[in-house]
Amino acid sequence: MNRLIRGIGSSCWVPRYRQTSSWGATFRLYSHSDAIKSIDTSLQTLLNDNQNIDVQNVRVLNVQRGEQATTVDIVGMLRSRNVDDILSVHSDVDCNALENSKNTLGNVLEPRVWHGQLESLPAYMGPFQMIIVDADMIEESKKRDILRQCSMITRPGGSIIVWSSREVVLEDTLIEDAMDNLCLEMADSGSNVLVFRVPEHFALRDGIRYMEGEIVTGYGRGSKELGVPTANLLPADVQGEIVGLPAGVYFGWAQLMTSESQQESDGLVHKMVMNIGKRPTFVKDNSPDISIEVHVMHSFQQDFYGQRMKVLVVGYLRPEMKFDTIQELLNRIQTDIGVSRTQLDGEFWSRYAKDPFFD
Ligand code: ADP
Ligand code: RBF
Ligand code: MG
Repeated sequence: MNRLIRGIGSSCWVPRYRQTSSWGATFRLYSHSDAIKSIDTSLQTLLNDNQNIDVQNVRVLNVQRGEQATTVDIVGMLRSRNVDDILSVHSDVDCNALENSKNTLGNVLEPRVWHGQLESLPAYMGPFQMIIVDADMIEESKKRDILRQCSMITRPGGSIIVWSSREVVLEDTLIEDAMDNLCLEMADSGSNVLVFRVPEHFALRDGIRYMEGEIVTGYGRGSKELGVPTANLLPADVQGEIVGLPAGVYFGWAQLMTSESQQESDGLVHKMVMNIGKRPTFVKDNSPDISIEVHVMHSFQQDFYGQRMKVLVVGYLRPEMKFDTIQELLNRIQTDIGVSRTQLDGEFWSRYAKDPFFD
């Protein structure tokens, strides 16, 4: 069975996650100028759902293959809604250059164009509240990468809108992958676009997870020498608690079970960032054991192998990736730590440090 997502007013089928995974069918996005209306509707929904964002500071990314008349339509529509902070990625030209549509003195926001691939877009140009992606781009061979890249530069609560100006077939597995491995939500959409959303506060779909386990020796790859020691939890202790969590980076709170002789601050509840996965940057083997590694944001007096740790996982940041160099992995881990710290300092997650789970 094919699911057609057509123009406003025509009968359409709103995809839902559970149905998607059981049907094994195909999505077809097919639209034209109605898509612009749907993108507009998504913008209004975004603004309504996020009381703390107003239109003046919405940052939008528009991803498409090249210069097309539709760029003007999308940008024109956004500007008519007073959105000025717009960056378009035109991936047909590979020169990695940024260009303003008009020459301004630099203190006036004007739509800008990045000529280059999405993956080479410098991180400081994001994050975005809204990313508009031409489904044509997703249909291509590296389709999964595009959604993954978008998910990593979207703010929590922000939307990724997939649209098309011609008929494009998107496989169900792509949508499943977005939900299961990128932990995106499918925002209800009764129109001819697919709207994904990064959960508010990066919250896990099925709620927070409590874990407790013994700290064991890792793989001797010297995370400590890299500046990011990771306490490896004994997989058998937490295997039930990690069910359904995709390989990736998480954050939350951790408490080491200390003895009398240890410094008091070492036994307090601290912020943590955690990697669950197979460390593809280092491990070439296709089926290594899963490791569950916790970097605690605290400077401990001494190592604590053999002791137990309580971990409360509250949010999911990104999928685990294979980096070309260790430096790139380290840079990304520093970003993960920064983003997690900001989230955990916020009102929404800070109260979990006082969860009765902790002593
Ligand atoms: P391994 O490969 O054995 O896990 P690491 O280089 O990752 O070695 O170091 C991890 C060990 O460092 C932990 O098991 C713990 O005893 C110690 N450690 C010290 N500070 C921290 C911290 N802030 N977070 C996690 N582990 C820490
Ligand atoms: N390893 C990877 O191969 N890919 C990753 O994306 C990745 N992300 C990580 C994120 C964080 C916050 C931490 C603490 C570790 C991450 N690792 C990742 C694991 C890293 O490779 C591991 O700590 C070292 O190999 C030591 O075992
Ligand atoms: Mg470790």
